[in-house]
Amino acid sequence: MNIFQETENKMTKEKFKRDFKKKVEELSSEKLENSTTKFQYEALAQMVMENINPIWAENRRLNRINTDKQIYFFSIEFLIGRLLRLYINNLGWEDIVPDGLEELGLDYDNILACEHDPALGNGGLGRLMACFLDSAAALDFPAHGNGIRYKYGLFQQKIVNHEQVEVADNWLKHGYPFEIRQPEKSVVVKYGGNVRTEMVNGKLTFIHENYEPVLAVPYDVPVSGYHNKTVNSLRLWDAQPVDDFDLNAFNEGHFLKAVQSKSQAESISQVLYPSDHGFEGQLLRLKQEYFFVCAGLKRIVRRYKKQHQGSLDGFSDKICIHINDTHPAMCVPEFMRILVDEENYGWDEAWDMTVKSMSFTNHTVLPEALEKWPVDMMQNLLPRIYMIIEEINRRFLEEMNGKYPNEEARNYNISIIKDGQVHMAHLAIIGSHSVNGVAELHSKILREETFKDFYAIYPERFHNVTNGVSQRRFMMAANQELKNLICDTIGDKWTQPGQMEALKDLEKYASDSDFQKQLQGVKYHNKERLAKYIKEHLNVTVNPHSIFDIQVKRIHEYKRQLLNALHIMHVYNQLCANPNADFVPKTYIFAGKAAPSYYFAKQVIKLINVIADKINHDPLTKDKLSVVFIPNFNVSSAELIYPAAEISEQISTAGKEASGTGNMKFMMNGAVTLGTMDGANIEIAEHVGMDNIYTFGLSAEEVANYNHNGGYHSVDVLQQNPDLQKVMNQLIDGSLGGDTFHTIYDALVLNNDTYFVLKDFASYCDIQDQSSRDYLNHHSWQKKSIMNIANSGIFSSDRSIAEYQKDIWKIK
Ligand code: GPV
Repeated sequence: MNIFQETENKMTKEKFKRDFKKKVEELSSEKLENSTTKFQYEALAQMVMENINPIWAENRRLNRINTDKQIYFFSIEFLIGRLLRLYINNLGWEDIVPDGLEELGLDYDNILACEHDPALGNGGLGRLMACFLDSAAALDFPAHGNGIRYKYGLFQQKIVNHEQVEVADNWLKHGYPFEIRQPEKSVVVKYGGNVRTEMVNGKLTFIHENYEPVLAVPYDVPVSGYHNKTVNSLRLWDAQPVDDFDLNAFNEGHFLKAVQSKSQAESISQVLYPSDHGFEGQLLRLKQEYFFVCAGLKRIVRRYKKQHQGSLDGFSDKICIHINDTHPAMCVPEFMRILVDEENYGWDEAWDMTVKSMSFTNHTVLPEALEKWPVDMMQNLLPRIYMIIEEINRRFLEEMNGKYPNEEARNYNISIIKDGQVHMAHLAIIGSHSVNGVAELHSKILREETFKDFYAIYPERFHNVTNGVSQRRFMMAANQELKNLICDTIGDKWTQPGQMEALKDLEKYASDSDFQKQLQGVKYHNKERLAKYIKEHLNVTVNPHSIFDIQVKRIHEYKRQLLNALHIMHVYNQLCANPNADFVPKTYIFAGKAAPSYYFAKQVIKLINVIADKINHDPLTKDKLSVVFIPNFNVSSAELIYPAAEISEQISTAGKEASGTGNMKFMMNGAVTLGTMDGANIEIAEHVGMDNIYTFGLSAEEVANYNHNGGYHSVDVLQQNPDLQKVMNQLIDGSLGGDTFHTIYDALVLNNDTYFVLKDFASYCDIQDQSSRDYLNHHSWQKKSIMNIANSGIFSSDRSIAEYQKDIWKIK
C-alpha cells in the first residue's frame, strides 16, 4: 500500500506531465520539445525536492519534540550513488514518472544518467553506510548520517594503454540538487595552539588558545523512506575559513596570509582519500577525522540541550553515536571534552555517559588498515583531545593493573598509547559499550585473534551483525524486470521494508520450468543491456549467450583478482592447445579501482587489460572466450553489472574479507557465488545450501595455521603443476605482447605468496570447470539461481538494521 497515493495532493500521471512540462519551461525558457536533457533532469530533481522537503520539514519538527532514541552514523565515507530514481521510487512515483515521460516522448534513463554519481566513498565501507541509511528510513526509524562533503570524490578511473589513470572527480561542478546548505548551523572547529590551565571558581579549567579556527558548514541531503513518511538527514560538512569577517581582523598587510589560511581551511574537505584499507598517517587526514567528529557532535549536543532545558542529562538514553570503523574514534575524547570542559560533569559520570552513547563497528582484520597516529602529530594538532586520550588511557591502565596485576604484558598490549602511537581501535573499544564485526567469521576472528585481549576483559561488549545491502537499490530498482517477475509469481510482500525474507516463497518455483524460462529471459535481457554498455564504452563485442562470470570490487591483493586472471591465462592456453575441444563459452568481466599509490594492484589491472586485449583480438576465441575490464566502477555501473551476472566471484584469501557486500548484491540478482569460505560467503553457503554455491580453496583456519608456521612454500606448488608453471612463465617471458610482470611473479614465487594464490590455484581451476559443466544443464542452473534469490532476504540491510536496533542500540 502506497500512502502517497491516498493523500489529497496525490500525484497522477496527468498532473505529473503538466507540472513537469511547466517546470522544464520555467527553468530552460524553451518549449519542452526543444529543451535539453540537462534541463529535464533539473526539472525532475526540483519536483522531487519540492515534494520531499515538506515531509522532511515535518520529520525535523517531530524529531525535535519526540523522545525516541536517535542514531547518528559517524563515517568518513558515505557512498550514496545517484539518488533521483530512488527518491522517485520512495515517493511512490515509480510507475507515474517513466510512463509520463514516455508519453511526453522522453527517455527516463537518459534523464537519470545526467545525475553525477556522488563518489564520497571508496567501496564497501562507505556503501554500507548508504545502505544502512536507506534501510533505517524504510523502517521508519530515525537514523542520520554525519560525514564530509568532499569537493572531489573518489577519482574517476580511465584505462590508457592498459593502465589505470586517475582523473579528478569534480562532482559539484554543475551543482547538486539534493543538498540544502545550512549556513546558520555552522560551527567552529579548532586546530593547533596550546592548552593553558587556570583555576576558575575553584575548578581547574582548560583553556585552548592560539588555535586556528576552521568553519564547518553543514549541507543536508534528505534520506527518504520507501513508500512512507520518513525523511532522515545525511549531514555533510564543508570546511571554510572562519569568515571574511576575519579577513578584516587580519587586515594591515596580512591579506595574503589571510587568503592562504582560506585555502588551508578549505583543503580539509577538498578530497576523499582514495586508499581503501590503507592507513597513511597524513596530517590532513587527521584533520578530516576531527573535523566531522567535532562539528557533528557540536550540533547533536546543541540540539539535545535545547530539548532538555539546557542539560545533557539522560543523553545516552536518547542518542546513539555509531562509530563506523576507527576514523571517527575521536568521538570518544571529543564527547568527554564537551562533558568535562564545557558542561562541568565529573570525569566518572562523563565517562559513563560516553561509553553508553558510543558503539563501534570494525570492518577489517588486515593489519595495514589499523589506524595508529603518531603521538606528536596528534598532540600538536589537537592538544586538548590528546590530553584527554592520555587521561582515558591512564585511568584504563590503572584499572587493569588493579584488576589483573599479573597480566602486565597484556595490559601494556591493550594500551591506547604505546610505542609513540595512539591506537585508534583501542580507543574505540575502550570508549564504546559495543564492538561488532560484520560477518560471523569476522566477528569470531575479532574475538579470538585481533581483539582477544579486549574480549577477555569485556566479553559482553562483543557482537556480530552480518552486513546487508539495500534490495531497493540493488535489486528492485536495478533489476526491475526481475522484481516484476517475482511479484507476478509470489506477490509483493517481499518488497515491503523488513519483509525480504518472504522471498523464500520462491523456493516453490525452483524447479518450475515456466518460471525458470522467464527468469532466464530476464537474465538474458540484463546481459544484453550490459553487452551494449560494453560495446559502447570499450568497443568490445561479448556473446550474451556465454556465461557472464564477474568480479567487481576494489583491486586488492587479498581479494585475489590475480587468481582469476591467472586462471583465464590457463584457460586460454588450453584453448590454444585444443581449439576444437568442447568449450563452454565464457565472458570474464572485471571492474574496480586501485588506490593510486598501490603499485601491485595497478599491475594487476594492467595484467587483466593486457590479457583482455590479447584474448579479445585472437580469432580463435571468437564467441567462446572474452575478457572485459569495465573502467570506473562506481555505484551506477554496479547497478548495470550485478543484474547481468551468472557467476559471482568472491575469491578472497580465507580470513581476510571481513564480510563482502557485493556477494549479496549478486546473489539477490540470481548469480551463483563461486568463492572461498570467507566473510559472509560462509553465511550465503549456509542459507542457499552447498548445492547452490561453488566453494574452493583453503579455509580460514588452514590459512592461519600456515601463517603461524611462517607461511607455505609456493615453489613446491609450482613444481607440481606444469599448467601453472606455464602461466607463471608467461608473466615474464614476453608472451603477453612484450609486457612483463616481474613484480607479480616475484611476489608469488620468490616472496612466499602471502595471499595463497598459487596454493589455491588448482582447486580454483577445478571449481571453475565444474561450474561451466553444470551451466550446460539449464534446468539445474536455473534452479540454483532461483535458490539464491529465494534465500537472499536475510542479506537485506533491513535485517542488519533491525539487529543493530535490538542488540546494540537497544531500541524496542
Ligand atoms: I577497514 N572495508 C572497506 O571497504 N574499506 C575499508 O577501509 C575497510 C573495510 C570493507 C570490508 O573490506 C568488507 O569486507 C566489508 O563488507 C565492508 O567494509 C563493509 O563492512
